[in-house]
Amino acid sequence: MKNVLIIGSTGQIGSELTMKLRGIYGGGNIVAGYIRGAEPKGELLESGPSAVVDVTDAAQISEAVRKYKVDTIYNLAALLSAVAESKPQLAWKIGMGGLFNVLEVARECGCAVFTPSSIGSFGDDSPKDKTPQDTFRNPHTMYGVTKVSGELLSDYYFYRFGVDTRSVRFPGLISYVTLPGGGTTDYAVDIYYSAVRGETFECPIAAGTFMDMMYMPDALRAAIEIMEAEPSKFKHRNSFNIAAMSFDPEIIYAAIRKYIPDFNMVYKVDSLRQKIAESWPNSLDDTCAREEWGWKPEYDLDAMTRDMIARLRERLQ
Ligand code: AKB
Repeated sequence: MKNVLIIGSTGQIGSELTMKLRGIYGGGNIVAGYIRGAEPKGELLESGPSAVVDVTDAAQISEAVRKYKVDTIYNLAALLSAVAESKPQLAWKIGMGGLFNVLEVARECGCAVFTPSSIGSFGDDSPKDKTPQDTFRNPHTMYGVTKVSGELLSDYYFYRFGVDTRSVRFPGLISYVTLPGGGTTDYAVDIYYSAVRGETFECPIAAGTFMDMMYMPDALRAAIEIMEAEPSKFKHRNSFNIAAMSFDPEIIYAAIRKYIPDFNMVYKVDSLRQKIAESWPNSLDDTCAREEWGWKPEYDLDAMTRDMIARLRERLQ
């Protein structure tokens, strides 16, 4: 990677990935792509170039790639799972139409492409525990449908045109920087904000519902390491299971109460999010990522909880 375009640079992953890549490759080499209404601000705006790049507009992608001599595209534009259910047509337009535009520009200009997939690409009939890399997948959400289709399309562009496409299936991502918005796993971010603000947390996911989660520093490392990996050991490309921790609401609640003993949580289950969560794996098997490009998480629940509370205290109090 020398010159990188991040599409969706002001979102939950993009805002941190852009800054991390600028720290590694130099600010001038990392272009923050954004849509109108979600402009970069502060450090994100000042530390490097930015360009209007709407993933649904192939000409805008092409113009930015040519202008900045981009060799790698991080395609982070997407609607998360719960919001995608309220706008399925738009979710398809961004998730699949957008991906097609990115892959076409990459084919023409010789770029590598990273497009995140998700635990949401599995469905009700996939094995629930230690879900394998290669298994039956039948998601019934538009989010899941775009993730499975996106993986297939990305592999197609690799096999058919030699476009260097790579991807990981992200678990729920937890961060103190930018809020996710519209996901099924968002509760595992919101709970920390309530705890640090001294508020009672209303949990939208029922006790006993396990999902894979990951602290953002590990997720950023995964997104960078897979693109830097030497591909000769790859048996897979789109997309690798990666995992760090799996918990239900009771377990994260207890982990926070270890540091904030008077924190209180009650349940107010959201039926849409609950249904989606129940269709997802309890935990993923990430052996292939470990073997094929050396993936290894650094944060467990306790290490993440200590850091989240400390960082949010700095930001909110
Ligand atoms: C969501 O909840 O929609 C995302 C995801 C797990 O892909 N965080």
